[in-house]
Amino acid sequence: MLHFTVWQPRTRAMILAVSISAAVLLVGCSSDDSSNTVAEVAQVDTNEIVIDDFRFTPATTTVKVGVAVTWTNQQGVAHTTTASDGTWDSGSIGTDASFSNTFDEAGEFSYFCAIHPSMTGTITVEG
Ligand SMILES: [Cu+2]
Repeated sequence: MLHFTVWQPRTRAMILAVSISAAVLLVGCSSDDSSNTVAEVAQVDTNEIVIDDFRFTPATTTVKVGVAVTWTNQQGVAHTTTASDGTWDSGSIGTDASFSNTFDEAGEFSYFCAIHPSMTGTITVEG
């Protein structure tokens, strides 16, 4: 008896679809996966940004949709956190004062300090 598999286009399409589904499932579960590296976890959970020395630290932050990001000014001069697209504008944040913005939409948001425009940062919001 001769066993012979013919790879019909339909079969290949099914296998491709299953492979894509598996990949999507893996990506979807990655945030709950305890095998995540420390770097990945820190990136997703960072929502506190320090303003000091004419810098936003960290300058790039990644959060999930619905998470609030808080900026705290630890410098002796006032700063702002102002979205480039106008989504939010803290106004002047004095020394030791804070400002929070909750991100309800996924996307990449660049921002700057309206008093010192060379101060810039980016918030990436993941759906
Ligand atoms: Cu500033």
